Amino acid sequence: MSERPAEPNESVCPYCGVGCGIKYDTDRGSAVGWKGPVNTKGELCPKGAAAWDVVEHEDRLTQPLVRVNGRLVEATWEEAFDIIEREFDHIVTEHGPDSVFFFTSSGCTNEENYLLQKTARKLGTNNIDNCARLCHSSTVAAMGNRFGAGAMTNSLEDLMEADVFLVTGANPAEQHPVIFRSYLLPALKSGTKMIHVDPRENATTKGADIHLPVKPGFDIPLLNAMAAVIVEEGLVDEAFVEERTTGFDELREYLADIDVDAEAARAGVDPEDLKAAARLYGEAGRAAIFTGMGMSQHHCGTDNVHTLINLPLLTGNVGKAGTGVNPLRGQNNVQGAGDVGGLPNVLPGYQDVTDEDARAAVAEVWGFEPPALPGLTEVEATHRFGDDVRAAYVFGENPIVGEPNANQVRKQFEKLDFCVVHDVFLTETAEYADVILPGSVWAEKSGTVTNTDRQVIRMRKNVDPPGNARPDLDILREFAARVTGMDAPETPEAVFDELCAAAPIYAGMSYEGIGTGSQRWPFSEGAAEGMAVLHTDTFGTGSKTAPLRVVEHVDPADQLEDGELVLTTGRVLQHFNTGALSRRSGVLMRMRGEDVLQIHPDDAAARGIEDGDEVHVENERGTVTVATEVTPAVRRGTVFMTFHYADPLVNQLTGDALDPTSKIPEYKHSAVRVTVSSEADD
Ligand SMILES: Nc1nc2c(c(=O)[nH]1)N[C@H]1C(S)=C(S)[C@@H](COP(=O)(O)OP(=O)(O)OC[C@H]3O[C@@H](n4cnc5c(=O)[nH]c(N)nc54)[C@H](O)[C@@H]3O)O[C@H]1N2
Ligand SMILES: Nc1nc2c(c(=O)[nH]1)N[C@H]1C(S)=C(S)[C@@H](COP(=O)(O)OP(=O)(O)OC[C@H]3O[C@@H](n4cnc5c(=O)[nH]c(N)nc54)[C@H](O)[C@@H]3O)O[C@H]1N2
Ligand code: SF4
Ligand SMILES: [Mo]
Repeated sequence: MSERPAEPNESVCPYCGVGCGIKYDTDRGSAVGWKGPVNTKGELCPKGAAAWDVVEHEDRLTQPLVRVNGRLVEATWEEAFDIIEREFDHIVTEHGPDSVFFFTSSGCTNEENYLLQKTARKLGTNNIDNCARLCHSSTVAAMGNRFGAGAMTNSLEDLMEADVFLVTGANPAEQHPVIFRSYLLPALKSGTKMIHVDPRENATTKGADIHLPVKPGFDIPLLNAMAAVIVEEGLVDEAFVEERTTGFDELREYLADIDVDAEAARAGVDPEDLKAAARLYGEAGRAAIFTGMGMSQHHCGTDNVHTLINLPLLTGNVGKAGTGVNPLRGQNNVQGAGDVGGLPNVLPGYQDVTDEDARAAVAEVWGFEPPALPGLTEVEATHRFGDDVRAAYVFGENPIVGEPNANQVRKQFEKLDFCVVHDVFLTETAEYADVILPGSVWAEKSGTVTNTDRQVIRMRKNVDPPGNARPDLDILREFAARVTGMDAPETPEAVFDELCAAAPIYAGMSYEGIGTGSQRWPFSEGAAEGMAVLHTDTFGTGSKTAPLRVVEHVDPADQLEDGELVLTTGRVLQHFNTGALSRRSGVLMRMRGEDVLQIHPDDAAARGIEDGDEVHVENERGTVTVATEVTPAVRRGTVFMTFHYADPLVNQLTGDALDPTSKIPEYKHSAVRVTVSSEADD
């Protein structure tokens, strides 16, 4: 890569939703931390420290590419946009605006996401979604419904005041490392207790006082049993229930019929451990919940979170410091991508597209009214490629690796009439593109991202994009002009100002106000820096009360047949999502090379598998071949792989049964057969 002079400027890590401040360091020639609003001592995890590797990587896209006779060839920006303009015009004229689908990016800025969703809506469609759909959409649906806001109820700072952490379906020691080390660990060291609900023992479990190794897909029986113990043993906060909830009598009646031992057995955990966990949570002065993908990524993900929400409502653990329900969000801007309207059902600031007043308010700012019909969600749209969906604009997402039932996803992408991929590397998804637009990474652009505890933080440019690559916002601006004639504001700051006018929760924020700190939403309602603890006097719904709810167990979509195991998937510290960025870092690859299948010693022995053996993992959707790690860390009957690699591509095995409310797929429970791969098959 040619020399590009760089200078240090405060930006934000391109990886997870913690939102650590990073910048270029002239002496080291790599990224270092600065004292940001979250990593207040400038601390970073290995991914943040390796973030410069992707800036300088020799595989970066530096020139637009267009497909000619099946092959990708270099083109000028003019040529690439001429093709895009022609094809969009043709497809929209022929099939209408709803024949186009936009993937917006949880790894890109608020300004970029805001502009792309506005462009989609100007074109006349709400078909825009981002991989928040695959992530916490079920959490957002349940919390939105019960509390009126699908975001962390508390701030990282005040959560350190908790007496007990209930961490379920999340592994913050690896997935949110700076939160774990700088917020959770100091609290644990000064006496906070931790319950960890996870089918595997992992780095988070090491800090736990109680580990409940739940059977994947059986969180509802576990949580109902915990609620039953809380009610039965008089641990309910009666004053809170009276004042701030509805539906207690019905829930109490339902829980009274629950056989706690039987439900613990159904969930695959020791009943005494479960009771101890319920007591620890129920007796705490302040108990805080952290929730992750183990809860959200099921075809009953919304119901899982509904069951979880009963616990803080029964015990008065919401609306004050050190409590609440706290989804640890995924990418550096997955919170913001939703906040600014990169979703098919809501406008900027979570205003419903079906709400006439909300559309009118946005029209005041935009000069046109957005369409009223909710659009398609991400996996729904992919399923319809080649049918009513004919074209896609894929901005900063890699669905060929990340979406479930990957063999089917490939077939669907092949059916598109026209596909634009706007990325920084030639990803597996880019292989299906007709036009590829070379964008910019974190260090090459300016804008804002919103982290997991609702803090809007600024990114500043450190270096120019390589070759003919362009800042993402410039590309999106030209795209908007070419396909809709829209004249978007020129600078990130001007786009942000427009966003703050369109999204009530961001009203009053400014670049100047954020500076090298942050502003937190909901901004207009709170103190100078925004409101840290939500739902203090009334819930986000506007009501003083939130409903308690009876939730029944839902069986996983895949039923197990004899000899089959449950495959659950997830993450490790050193890699990130589809690996598009992390696999390109030499440092991170040296820390963790190829993927492995974690399998319990008993399950391995029953199949004649020894540690390190290569195995086939298969079901009716696909087969992958992978080496094993035989370990008691994973529960009997369950195996675990990451999805950080395009090969082996684990999502060939995961199913696309969707949660009826949030449309999240069931990444955390697939039935598979595991067999030793003998030399004879090769
Ligand atoms: N290092 C690293 N950090 C990341 C990412 C990354 O790829 N790598 N990705 C980012 C993104 S996009 C996201 S969304 C977050 C996700 O962060 P997490 O939610 O922590 O991610 P996962 O590892 O997918 O799932 C968490 C845990 O759920 C457990 N689990 C599996 N099945 C079940 C179940 O049925 N019930 C319960 N209770 N637990 C279960 C798994 O064993 C796993 O340890 O991380 C973000 N941070
Ligand atoms: N089996 C299984 N599958 C899963 C999950 C699971 O737990 N198990 N988790 C799901 C979840 S929670 C998520 S969030 C998804 C993640 O799925 P994706 O969002 O598809 O994963 P990423 O690897 O984060 O992809 C980001 C893309 O954006 C590009 N990119 C990064 N930064 C920039 C930038 O600044 N500009 C531009 N233009 N492009 C950029 C990268 O090159 C990459 O192609 O995967 C889902 N898939
Ligand atoms: S904790 Fe997350 S935001 Fe912080 S350095 Fe690591 S990956 Fe980046
Ligand atoms: Mo995610």
